[in-house]
Amino acid sequence: MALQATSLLPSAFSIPKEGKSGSSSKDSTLFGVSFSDHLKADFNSSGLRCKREFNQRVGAVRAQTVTATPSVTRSAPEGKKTLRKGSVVITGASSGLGLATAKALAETGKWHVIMACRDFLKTERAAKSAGIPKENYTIMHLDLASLDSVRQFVDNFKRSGRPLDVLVCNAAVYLPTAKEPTFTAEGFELSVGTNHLGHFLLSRLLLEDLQKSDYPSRRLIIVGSITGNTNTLAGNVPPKANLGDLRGLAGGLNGLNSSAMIDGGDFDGAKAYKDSKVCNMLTMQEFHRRFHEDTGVVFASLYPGCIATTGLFREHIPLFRLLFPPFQKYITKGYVSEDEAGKRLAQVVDDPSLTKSGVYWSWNKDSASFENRLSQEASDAEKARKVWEVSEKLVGLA
Ligand code: LMG
Ligand code: NDP
Ligand code: PMR
Repeated sequence: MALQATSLLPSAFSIPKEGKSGSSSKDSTLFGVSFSDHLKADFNSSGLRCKREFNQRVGAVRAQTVTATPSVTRSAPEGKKTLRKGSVVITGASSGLGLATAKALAETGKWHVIMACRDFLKTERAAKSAGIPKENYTIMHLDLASLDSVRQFVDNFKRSGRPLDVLVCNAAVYLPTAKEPTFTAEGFELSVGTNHLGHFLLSRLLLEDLQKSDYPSRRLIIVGSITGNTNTLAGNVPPKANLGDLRGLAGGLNGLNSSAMIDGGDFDGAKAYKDSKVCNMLTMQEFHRRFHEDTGVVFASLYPGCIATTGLFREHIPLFRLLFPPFQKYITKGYVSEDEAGKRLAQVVDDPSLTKSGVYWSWNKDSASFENRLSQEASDAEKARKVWEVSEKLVGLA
């Protein structure tokens, strides 16, 4: 039983293998269990402007490479030049974690954030009301529920002339109350289609841009979650993530000649979301295995904490939306504000100490980062390879 309790600890409370700093012990308890724990779309005119800015910046970088300080993220000592602004694409930056991360990065003045979003006006309003300095962001249209849109975004981005230093795959949908599946433009179940397949194609197509970047630390970050990890208590709240033998995914998740669920079972929106997060975490590791050594790109995933107030829960019943934040704040103590979560993800983007690749980051109660363990399924290399290969076929890369 003791063993069981330990294995069910939320991942944020697992034993750290390596940390940024500080302790990782958590002193909260739950039921006697101690938990350590602008479419501006960058069209031609702005594209030209970008090119110009970029060329100027590249010049600055070249000039600096001789005398460069090793870190781009620390402010340079007086009199020394700093590196050019980093260029980071964040999907789903119109609300929640993505918006908070965009704000945290833009406010440093060291990053230009490309907010890759499906709703331009909403994003513009969000950026304005969050007070993100105008010169530090650009909005580009991206609808992850359409592979055409993903390809269009990639074309637009490449034409903008901007470098790509960090890509953050953050957007997601969660459809816990749906009785029937809904589908992406290509007919994939919407949660896995958006959260996993859209991001899979996006990151595959943008990998070459990350490789080309001359920025000192180039990163691909895919947001994961505790609820996809069955080695935690949160991951054991039904329905549990389980990809099975991938028969539904292999069949195209279309709900016609195949199941809409990865494992081939009956549709369950909450499970589809959790399965999609498992795919996100497996994809990050497969990227790491295939490309880290050759490209030097850092691949990472994270659980930012339970941001119980975001738009992710918009489809949930009102009672849930009412009770979930106090439940997480006062009972599980897993709650984290959007601002705090945004700082955590921003850290994974630009902290010079978080350069280890293939890692799933979490934070303890003092907000110190540590390298966390994934569940058995979410760290299964063979499954990761299969998810990769099947996904390649579905998105037309193989
Ligand atoms: C399901 O519904 C859907 O049916 C399913 O399809 C899928 O979508 C799934 O995972 C997604 O959700 C969710 C449903 C059942 O829950 C709700 O809609 C209600 C909200 C539940 C959130 C927890 C609320 C707890 C109340 C806290 C009160 C806050 C007070 C704060 C005050 C602070 C004081 C200082 O959700 C379930 O998973 C079933 C849960 C059933 C609870 C049974 C308890 C089991 C024991 C585990 C411990 C839980 C701790 C709860 C503490 C409650 C305290 C009152
Ligand atoms: P939000 O709903 O606030 O943000 C999700 C974002 O994804 C929105 O910007 C949304 O755009 C965007 N999005 C949804 N569908 C698409 C699409 N088809 N194309 C482009 N963008 C899309 O949720 P969170 O901020 O909570 O979620 C962000 C990430 O954090 C997700 O990956 C989630 O899994 C993860 N996460 C969240 C946790 C939490 O407790 N909230 C815990 C652990 C992980 P729009 O505004 O147009 O709807
Ligand atoms: Mg969960 C003990 C810690 C803990 C943590 C850190 C989370 C995170 N949750 C915990 C516990 C519990 N949750 C318990 C004991 C219950 C039963 C009452 C519970 C229930 C619950 C529900 C119904 N929790 C949920 C839901 C959702 O609908 C959310 C979900 O699963 O979305 C897929 C959710 C979440 N709990 C979390 C986190 C981070 C979520 C948000 C989902 C995510 O992004 O992964």
